Amino acid sequence: MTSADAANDAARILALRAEIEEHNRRYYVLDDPAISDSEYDGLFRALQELEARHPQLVTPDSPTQRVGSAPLPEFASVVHKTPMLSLSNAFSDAEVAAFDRRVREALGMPMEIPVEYAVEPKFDGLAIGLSYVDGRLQTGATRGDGFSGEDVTENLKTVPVIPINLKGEGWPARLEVRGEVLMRRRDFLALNRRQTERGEKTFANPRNAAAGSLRQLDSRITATRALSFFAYGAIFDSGGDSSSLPATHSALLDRLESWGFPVTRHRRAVSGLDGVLGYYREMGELRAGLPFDIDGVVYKVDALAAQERLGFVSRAPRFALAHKFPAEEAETLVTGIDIQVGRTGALTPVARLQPVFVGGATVTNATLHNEDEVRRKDVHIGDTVIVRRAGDVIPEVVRVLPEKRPEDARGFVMPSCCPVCGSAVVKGEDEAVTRCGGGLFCPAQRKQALWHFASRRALDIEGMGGKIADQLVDSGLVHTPADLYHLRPEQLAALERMGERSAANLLASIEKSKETTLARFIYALGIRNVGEATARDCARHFGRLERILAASEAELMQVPDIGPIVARSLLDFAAEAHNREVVDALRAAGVHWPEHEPAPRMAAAEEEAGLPLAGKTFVLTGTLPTLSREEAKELILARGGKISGSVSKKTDYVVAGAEAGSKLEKAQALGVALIDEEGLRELLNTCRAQSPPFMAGSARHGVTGAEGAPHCVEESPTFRLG
Ligand code: 9MJ
Repeated sequence: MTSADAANDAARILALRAEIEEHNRRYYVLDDPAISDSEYDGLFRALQELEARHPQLVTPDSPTQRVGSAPLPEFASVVHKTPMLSLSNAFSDAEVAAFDRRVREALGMPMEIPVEYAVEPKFDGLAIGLSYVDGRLQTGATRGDGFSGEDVTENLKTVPVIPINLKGEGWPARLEVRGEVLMRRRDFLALNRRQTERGEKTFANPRNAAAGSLRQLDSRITATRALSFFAYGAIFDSGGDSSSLPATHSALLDRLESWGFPVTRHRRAVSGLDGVLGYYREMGELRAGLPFDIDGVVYKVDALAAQERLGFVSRAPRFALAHKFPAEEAETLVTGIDIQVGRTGALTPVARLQPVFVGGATVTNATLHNEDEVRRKDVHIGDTVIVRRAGDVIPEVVRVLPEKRPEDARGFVMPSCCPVCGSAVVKGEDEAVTRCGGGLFCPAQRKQALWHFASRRALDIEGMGGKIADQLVDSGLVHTPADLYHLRPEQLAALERMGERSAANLLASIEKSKETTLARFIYALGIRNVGEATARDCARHFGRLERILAASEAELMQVPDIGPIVARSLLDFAAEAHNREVVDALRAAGVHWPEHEPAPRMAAAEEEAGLPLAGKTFVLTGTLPTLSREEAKELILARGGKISGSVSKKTDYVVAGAEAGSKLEKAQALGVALIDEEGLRELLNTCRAQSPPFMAGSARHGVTGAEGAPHCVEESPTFRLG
């Protein structure tokens, strides 16, 4: 090759890189591709061939190099120098008006002068932080709990539109850019098609697909996933020289764009309340036509000096607000109404729906709760209905469109026999719920009872999911939970999708579960109306199982918070010989817990008042960095605090971890104190724990993510056989 040819190739390489980058930008950022996929592939291959001929010209930031590297054993943790905050949420115009008023008051601005806001879409992806030193990407991390996240640098380097080297000039020596990684809907659908073809797991929505792709230990997989990115904030560190800082958020985003970061073209600056609300409506109309999901819009006070003056409330900036769109609704057909038999024998009508994409997922069924609800909503088979789904909540039927009801639509009739076991159903006079009267004769109830027994908050048998419980019951290997402790490896290994290794692991978990606490054991029994809190109260009050089973109604009602209904459930359970047999069989199989004398008797109020967190209600949400949900809960309860499942004005603290969802948002909306694990530990350290019996045992869990195991619900089955 002549030197002229080599120089030509070098120039061609540079030109191809620039061309490919521009096409990436047009596709991922502008949603305005100028060439077809195959033309793009042609350019990419041409670059690969030229680089193969001139390996000395390959640079780490070439588009051909964004292919990932060897898998990591685990993600390292990265502490965010500046915490990655979340945003306060508003769901109504009134809340936005209140925000505008607060901003104005805090800045001392008169009514006639509107606040200038920078407005932008709220991307429904994953927040990340990108650190650049001297214009080169050093580290990329997930938000995590806001204080530290996971180092996903290798994965982020594969995202085509994330700059590896900054363009232009004037960037500070150290720059941290914040933004959202997301997957376009089109790429999400293509990914799911590919996953289906290969028999691999599909994703519920683009956000989950983006999260799953970014959290791959093997960045070569991330590289195949067509992720996009938008920057929406930055922290400049120019070593004390503030002269070159932008004056507004809008100018900051312009600069980021000039340095090569993707910035949404739907951003702009508007004036006052009218301006932000106008933008909200406009984006609401554009939303469905955008190539990616957004779940609202974000307003930020534009002047950075004003942002600084406004500062922060707990974990969210006071200068910004996310105005969320309402839950998405869609129209579809009810093709049938099935009955599900729950753990307590409750028969739940479930509407089968013609699949419809709504709220980021394809919905195929929606709960109708109970017979009264079906009547109230007047749902017929054949009806056209409006369904609603927001985030990860269970889809619901909002209303029927009566004008679209066909002549042959059929009304719903609650069966008089259980569809699973054929037992007669029962419905209390004032009860909304119809139940199968088969008790544990009913395989559906037996399966659910077994699953509940093994669930994380009960005996915590890892690996005993619903599918295994179903098979154990169907195969006749397990009739009551006590049978679990007599399973042999070869019996388990013969189950579907269960090799010798999983069988051995499951047996080990079963063995481990023998060591438990009295509170967990009582909860695991699945006594109707006895949830975790009641089980704990009973354990604490009586100290020994025999005392609980022998207690009279009056004695039971001395336990704080136990009234006549719960007392009756406990008495019914204890009166049933079969239940006693199961309890004895479990103990004979080796299930045990530390025995304690009952807590010294005090008047409930006196007892409560003596504990340092007495009267404080906590809500836990998201994944905490080191404590499992269960451990955090035990620590709070041990100091007299209460745990609630939902956030209200009465909540004192919301303890939020990674990927906290709507509870965090609600806490922010209500102004409830938000703390993270560190905050919780501080609070706990200022007070001494009450000694056992109701402290959890050792840390038995790994890091637990979202709620994998079944939940405590208020009503539970008994071990009564029909
Ligand atoms: C999203 N999710 O689109 C912020 N965000 O600003 C935008 N998030 C944010 N801004 C400060 N556009 C904290 C979070």
